[in-house]
Amino acid sequence: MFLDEAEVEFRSGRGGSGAVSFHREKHVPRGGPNGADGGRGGDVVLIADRGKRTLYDFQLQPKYAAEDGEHAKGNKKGRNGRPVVLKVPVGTVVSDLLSGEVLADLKAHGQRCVVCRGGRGGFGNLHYVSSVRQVPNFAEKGEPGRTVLAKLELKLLADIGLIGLPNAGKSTLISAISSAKPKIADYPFTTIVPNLGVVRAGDQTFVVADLPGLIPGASQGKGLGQRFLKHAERCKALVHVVECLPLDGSDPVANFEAIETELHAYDPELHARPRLIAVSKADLCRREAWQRLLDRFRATGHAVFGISAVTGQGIDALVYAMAEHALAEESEETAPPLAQSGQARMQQPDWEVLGAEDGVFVVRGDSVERMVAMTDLDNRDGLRHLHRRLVRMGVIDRLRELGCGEGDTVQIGEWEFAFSDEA
Ligand SMILES: Nc1nc2c(ncn2[C@@H]2O[C@H](COP(=O)(O)OP(=O)(O)OP(=O)(O)O)[C@@H](O)[C@H]2O)c(=O)[nH]1
Ligand SMILES: [Mg+2]
Repeated sequence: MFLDEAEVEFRSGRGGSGAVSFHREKHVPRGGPNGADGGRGGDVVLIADRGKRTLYDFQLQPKYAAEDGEHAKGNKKGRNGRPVVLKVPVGTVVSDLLSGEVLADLKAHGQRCVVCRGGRGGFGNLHYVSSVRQVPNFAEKGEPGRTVLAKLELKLLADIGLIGLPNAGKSTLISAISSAKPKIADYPFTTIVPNLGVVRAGDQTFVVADLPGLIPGASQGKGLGQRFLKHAERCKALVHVVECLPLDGSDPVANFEAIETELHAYDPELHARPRLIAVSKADLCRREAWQRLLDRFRATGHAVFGISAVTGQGIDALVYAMAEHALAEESEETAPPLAQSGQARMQQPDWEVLGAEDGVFVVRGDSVERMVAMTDLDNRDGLRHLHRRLVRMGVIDRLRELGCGEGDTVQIGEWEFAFSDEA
């Protein structure tokens, strides 16, 4: 209940492929290689932003993909893919849905994390020129993008608190403005733990807490309400809900003052927060009495909203007034300093060779599999280059150690080949 969650699929762009190309000039018969590199694939980046309150947007749209890098054309480098940059509320914890590993804990405004790095652009043939290979006629393919299934979690802190006597209509109000489904009943102390609801105003969202009713003497420990006022500590404003026709015939304004006094006794700082007065159950009150009552509340100097959860009267106006307080910019001094970028840890660079099963040696590892995916396997020179890299990484030696011999089948990623010691 106190946690806002979303499961999201992030996909970074694949790198563009490098080009095989040679200088062409009049009267120059054999130009040198000049194939350019492919563009980088776009990253998926999350940034903590204090203007965001909830993960509601991610529930509406649970998939994001960054742009692929462009392939190089001749000696022209491919354009980089555009990244996807997403704002998340401060306090969002990002973890890998499958492994549960925490990828980032975005604690401060402005903190960033690359959840999904874009694929590197493949090298063009120009890159492969060396003293012994002056005419490379192969290029590298772009690195594949990455997909991360992530879980976003946010511990909700209320922006607005609903306070008031038991039976005032607080739970009814939160159920009218959010998808929270608290228990509602015509007796006091129905709510015994706070309910949180995500409220939408235009294209922004904020969090409202429906708190258990307060009663006179609460600050001395009477009733339940005081115990939960700590949930109001982060609230930017409080909505004091007052019933217009209390069952016991008491005066609504006197009831209001009594609860305000309790609040002050409990915590003067909390009492000093902006206050909205919501006079509830308008549908039960006669018109003249209702106007007189609203005027008496206005005399307190606070903003007053007459509402009815039954007819919907006054609800929108109240929600927008709440939003104004909830979404007000925090002043820069109170904002925490810009934290260092949180860097999501990516896949391990390690690889391993699984011994022959059914005569097939399987090489497993992200970096090796990516290397193979980036090789143009139809090109002999490209293949030879891959082989040399596998030798340098020690993969070929390891295969030999495990008994892999000439002609045995080796599988790397989706690629299968017959083992050979020679390039
Ligand atoms: N007619 C009418 N009844 C309402 C309205 N709002 C709430 N009620 C009724 O008032 C009673 C109390 O409502 P709740 O929302 O449970 O009150 P609460 O403030 O959450 O009470 P506690 O949880 O005990 O503190 C219920 O019977 C509601 O149906 C309204 O706008 N009009
Ligand atoms: Mg309630």
